[in-house]
This record gives sequence, C-alpha cells and structure tokens, in this order.
Amino acid sequence: MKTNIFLKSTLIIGLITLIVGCGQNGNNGSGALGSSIAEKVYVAPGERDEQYAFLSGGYSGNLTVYGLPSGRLFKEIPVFSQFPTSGYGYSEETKPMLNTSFGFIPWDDLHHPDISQTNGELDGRWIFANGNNTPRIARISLTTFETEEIIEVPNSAGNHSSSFITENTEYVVAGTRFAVPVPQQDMPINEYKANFKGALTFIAVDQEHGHMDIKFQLLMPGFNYDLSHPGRGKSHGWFFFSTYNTEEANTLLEVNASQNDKDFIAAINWKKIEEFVNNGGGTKMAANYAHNVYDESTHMATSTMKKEVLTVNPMDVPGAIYFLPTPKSPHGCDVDPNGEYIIGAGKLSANITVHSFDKMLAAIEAEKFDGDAYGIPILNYDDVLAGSVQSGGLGPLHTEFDGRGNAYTTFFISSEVVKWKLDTWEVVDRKPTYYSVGHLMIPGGNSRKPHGKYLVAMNKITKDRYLPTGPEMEHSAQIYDISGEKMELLYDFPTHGEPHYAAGADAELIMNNSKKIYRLDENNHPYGIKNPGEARIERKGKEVHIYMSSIRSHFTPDNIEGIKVGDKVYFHITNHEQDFDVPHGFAMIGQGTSEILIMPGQTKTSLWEPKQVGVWPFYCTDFCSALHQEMQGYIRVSPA
Ligand code: CUK
Ligand code: CUA
Repeated sequence: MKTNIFLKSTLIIGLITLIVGCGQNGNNGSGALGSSIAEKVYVAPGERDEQYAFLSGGYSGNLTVYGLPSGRLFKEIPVFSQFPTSGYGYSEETKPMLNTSFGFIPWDDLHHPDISQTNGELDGRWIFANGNNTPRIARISLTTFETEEIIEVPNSAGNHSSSFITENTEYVVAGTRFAVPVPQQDMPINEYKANFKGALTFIAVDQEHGHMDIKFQLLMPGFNYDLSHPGRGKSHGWFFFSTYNTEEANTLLEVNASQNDKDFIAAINWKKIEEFVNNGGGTKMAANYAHNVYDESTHMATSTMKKEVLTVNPMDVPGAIYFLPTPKSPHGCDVDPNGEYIIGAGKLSANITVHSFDKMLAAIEAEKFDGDAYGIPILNYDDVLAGSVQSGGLGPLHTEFDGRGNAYTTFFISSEVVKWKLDTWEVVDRKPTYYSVGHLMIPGGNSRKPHGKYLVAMNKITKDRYLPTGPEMEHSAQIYDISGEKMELLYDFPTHGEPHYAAGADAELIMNNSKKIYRLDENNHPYGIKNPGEARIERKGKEVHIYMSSIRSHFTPDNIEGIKVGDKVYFHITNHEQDFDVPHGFAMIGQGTSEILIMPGQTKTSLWEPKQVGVWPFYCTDFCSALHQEMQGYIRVSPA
C-alpha cells in the first residue's frame, strides 16, 4: 500500500494534514478577493510591471517571460525546442544550436533557470537553464533574449540538479539525476551498485562573453543527485547537492530507494577541487559532447564536437567532499541568503531539515565522522543540524527566502506554502495552493539580496481553476503578496508547459539593458547584404543562394526564375529596417520547416527544396505595414 511507503512514522501527522489540506482546498481562495487585492495586480494599459519572471517551460523545452504582478505573458524564448514562431531551430543559422552527440535533438525538458550574479546579487547579464533529458546547459542573453549558447554535458543522464550558478557566475553547475556507467558501456543493469557513477559537472563561465567550458567533472558514487545550490557569502566556494537512492537501487525505486531513513546532502568544496585541477590534477577522459555558440554579429550558430573531458575522482581530493545525512529522500536543497543554512526538504517527510554551515565546518575541523560512503566522510546528523521545522505539512519540496529572515517552503502533498523563521524554525503562516505546488520563486530569492515582495507558486495540477479546455489544462501559477506578516493570494495565471522553477528580477535591472535594434552596419552575416541594391541570385551547382532584402513593403528580388526541381534554394533574407519592433517574416508554399522571422538588421536563411514544377508564391508572415499583404513574390520552378 502506497501510504506505507510515503508516510511511515509520519502517518498520523500526515493524515491530519491531509484532512486540513482538503478543507483548505474546499475554499478555492477566490471568495475574499476584494478590490484592494485587484488593485495590487492591476497594471493599467500602457503601464509596466514591477518585475520580470522567467518561468521554465518544462517539457515545452523553452522559457517564458512574464510580468509581475500582472501575470501577463511577454514572450516565449526558444531554448531547447524548435519554435515555428521565430524559426528557431528551423533557420539555417539556428539549427546548429540543437546539435548534440546524439544528433539533432529539437526538444528537451527545461527545469531550472538561474540569473547570473556578481557578488551574490543578480546582475541581469544572462540566464542559464538546463535541458534535463539530453543533458545540456543553455545560456540566454538578457540583452537580446536569445539563446546564445548550449553545451552538452557528457557522462550525465537526467541533468536535473542544474543549472545553478556560483555567486560571481564563476561556474554554472550541472548534476546528474541518473547514475550511469562512465564511460558508457554495455553491461548488466543489476551491476549498477558500486559501478555506476554520478557526474557533477562544473562549467566555467567566461566573464566577458559568458562562454561556457567544462572545467571538471566529479565522478561521485552512483546515487541520484536531485537538486543543488551554491553556497553564498561565507559558504561561497561550496556547492550542495541533495541525493536520494543512496540505496543504489536499480529497480522499483518507489520502494527500494525509500529504505534508508536518511539520504545525504553532498557538500562539495569546489574551490579545493578547482585548485587541484589548476595544479594539473584530474584525468582526461574521451567523451563526445556538442558545444554550440550563437554569434550575435554574424547572426549564426556553429556547433563543435568536443572530444575530451577532465574527470576527478573524489578520493584524489581528500577534504573536499562530505555527506550530511538528511531525512527521507530530500528533493530541494536550498541555501539562505547569508549562506549559513542549508535546507534539505525530505519529500517523504513532514518536517524540514536545516543544516548549519558553521557546524559543518566545526565537525570537519574536529574530524568527527560517522563512517564513510565510498570513502567520502559522513558527518554526524546531530552535529550539523541547525534545526528542524515542525511544519505541520507533508511533502516539502523547495524553499525560497525574502531577505527579512523568513523562508517559504512548498509542500506538494498538503498543497501549501509554509512561511517560517530562520533561526527559530517557527511556522508563522501557511496558505493553500491550487493545487500540488512544486517550486516557488521570489525574485532574487536565490541570491544574497532577495526582492521579497511577491512569491510565485508553480502548481502541478490545475483542475477547476480556469475555464475547462478539454481533458488537458495548462499548469497554473499563483502570485502571493509577501510584503506583510501574512501571505496574501493575489492572482492565478496559467503557464505554458510545466513550470518547474523560475527566476525573477526587478524590471529596471533587465529593461535598461534590453537591446532594441541589431545594427545593419554591424551585421557580419556571410550572406547578409548592406542594402537592397546588393540583392542577387548566385548559383553553385545545385545550390542557389538568393541574397534577398526585405523592407516595407517588398522583397528584392520578388520574381525569381531559373530554379529547377532538385535544387537547394537558400533564401538569405536581410531585414533592412532600422526601426524598433518591425520584423518581416518569410514563408514559401510547400515549406515543411516553418517560416522565419527576421528582426531589423538581421539576416536569416530558409532552405527550400522545390519538388514540383510551377510558379510558386512566397510572402511576408508578419503584418508589418498597411501594405503588408502586398509584400510577396513568385519563384518559377522548371524541370530538372
Ligand atoms: S523539480 Cu520540478 S518540482 Cu525538476 Cu526542480 Cu522540484
Ligand atoms: Cu513584411 Cu509583412
């Protein structure tokens, strides 16, 4: 029976909570909404929101940009998935972004966005996000809101404890959820235990351009590495990973990975390992992984296949890694803004475990260990425990902070957000969510300076919150005002895909750097043209390159002849506008690969392979002027 596994000793507390939870859900939270609450989320026409929220799109593979407190959707940024709206992953320029060692993979499962930081504060340069399925980390520019780089993570599978960044964006860190054979090889699955490895990957970020490069990969014991967070302030230099399945079960994890009363949070002194590696430590291992970079000046992406990765065996760096016992299969692993508390939310638990960084250092100093796991010292639970929050809820997952000494934890099973005090562990408020909340986000909640005015809860189940849309409903987010002692539910809004996590920032930080125009005189695209006068058609064997111009309201050339069935026709279209927000689109009849959208100053390429003789039209897909419908052309296709 499922409850035996889930509840164990917390059965009674759990049942009480479930009953309370049901009662709360019975009240759908809308009855008390007065006009004062409406005013708090109302952003009048023409006015702007206070904050940006970047929500992960989960299995949509993309990132969505919302405003807070209005909940208005501004944009979907394609990251790991092809996106017909802009032609991302379809245009010749962007196809290389989705290249991997498994080939062209135009989809992923994006979980955790994290904004770059300087001195532990959001700096608004980039946002990083993980592809969970085919392990990848993406870097998105917060100037252009374009995905600029994707690096594949070898020796990883289920890239879940990712993509969290250190407080000066020195590293973006990626941890594997599935342990796998390293290197991959044909072997019996039941030899998992003691043989499979869990790779934790530290990807160095170049501070000038943001370029990512794997610095080292730590090959840990074969547990499941679920989530992670960097230390900050005094714990800067450390990284913490929650683990489950320290049983190393390879089948029926629901039961077999819930045997141990405690799993671990792995505390990793990455500065120590960095030093070891800088002094020539580590072992180079053959590994194929793609590194894809988009160049803003050429507007083109290139994909390179890397061949080697530097691995580190934990045993080679003594004193760099410790295990902190943490009850009941921890999921979330969060660090408070001061860097003292490491919070492990045991998802099968009622209580929240808080470890102390200072106590951890003291226990390490005293060399007080409770044995080891594969040679990695295990600290004593009571020695490192700062406190435990008697939450009264069930199924804690993730915690964020408001910068005023409060923490907020989501509870999946009892469907609520619980506010509690750091230091006293006292629960001060709780509010239901609709329904079954996963992550929550406070803008800057991952940094030393949270902007604790709003909290966004991201819920797994929507049910009756919106007008029904058939059997499938979009997921749902809720905004709470957390500026007062008690949380106040302000607003519901639907999300796209499954929002696992989000990152938020004050509007000023982002909007002032947002680029408006790609300058034509900076366009270095190899097939770009400086003005419509340079438009031309060039044939190279079966390849035809059309250097095309688009400007309100015509294409040049707009009558194209001399094309034959079997040709490969490349339309290289430059948008010669220099006004903010005047894109042109381009689509050919019979084109199976989506249209492309070309922003002012940009050049993009669409490949068309004519299959039938005839005279075929193309047109602009974006209503760009009063004469948009006149923006068209014909292409004549003759027999081969
Ligand atoms: S996970 Cu989704 S609810 Cu991927 Cu961060 Cu916890
Ligand atoms: Cu250009 Cu419509």
